Amino acid sequence: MFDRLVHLQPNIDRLVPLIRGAQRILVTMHCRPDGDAAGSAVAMGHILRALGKDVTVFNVDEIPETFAFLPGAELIVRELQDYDYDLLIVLDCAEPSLLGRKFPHDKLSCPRVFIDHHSVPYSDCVVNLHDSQASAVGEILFHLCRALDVELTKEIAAALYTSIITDTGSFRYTSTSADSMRVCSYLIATEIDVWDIASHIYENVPAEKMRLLGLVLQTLWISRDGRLACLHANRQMLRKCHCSGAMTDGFINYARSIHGVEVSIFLTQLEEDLYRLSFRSRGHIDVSQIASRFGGGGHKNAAACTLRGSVESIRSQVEEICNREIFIS
Ligand SMILES: [Mn+2]
Repeated sequence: MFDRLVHLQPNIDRLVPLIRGAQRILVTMHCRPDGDAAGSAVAMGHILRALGKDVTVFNVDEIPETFAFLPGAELIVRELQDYDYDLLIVLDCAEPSLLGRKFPHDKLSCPRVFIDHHSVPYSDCVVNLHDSQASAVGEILFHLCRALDVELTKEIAAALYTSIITDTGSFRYTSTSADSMRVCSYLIATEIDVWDIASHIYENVPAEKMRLLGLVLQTLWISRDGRLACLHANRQMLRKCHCSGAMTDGFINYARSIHGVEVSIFLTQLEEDLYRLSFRSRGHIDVSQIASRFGGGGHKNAAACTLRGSVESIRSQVEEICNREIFIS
């Protein structure tokens, strides 16, 4: 009944005994967690606690306020008391650097498991539960939850649903599949309140963020051929609106939503001449190719990297790569 289960099953079969055999389990996900990272981490925490495990869910960054409503989100910690675990489970992380500069890679020596849906699978791990066609890590965790015989509670369902609706853009992106919908039908059958979840995520914008959006939209730059659009937020704007860099989440979609735009870029200033670049595309264009040229990663329609330089110089570097390698098809 689930098309993707054939693909996932061998690694699920490897992972189930590993989880059963471990007692102290550390769960983590990419830094600056989005809905999939936060939702899948919260769900994984519940699933492992249901099995009687000692679970620590850890992220170097704070969980955005938007996802704080999920029961279990309050258990996510930003500091580790010790580094003695039987298993480390990494969720929704395209490459190790996305765990954040402060992630204690060197101090953790336990076996690692990766559960992910980005395009490049890991090799440095004991199990890589990977499906690049899964809409979200939450979709993969639904199957893992069943394989572990853990009851699909409302708490788990709400977290998985959050992960899927955010990573599919509320079922708009091409990653939305019959399988994602089948999984969601099981989640909704637990009687989670879908409107309550959607309004927490989409209709709960802090006034500061809306004011920041006003400033950011004024930075709109569009290339001459209209295929590339860029927005940015510098530290001055963030200060003026009392916002953190994480508050710019989602702004990139305004650039992509413009008629004719195929690739959008969002620049967030980290230091004087250091920016975090996010890329989004629509249709066939693979922005992970652009990000990887600058040492970053991601998947076809969403990728990221960091780069030194001014807004103008970064924009023209990206424009050059797009014209030379990306827009030729
Ligand atoms: Mn994801």
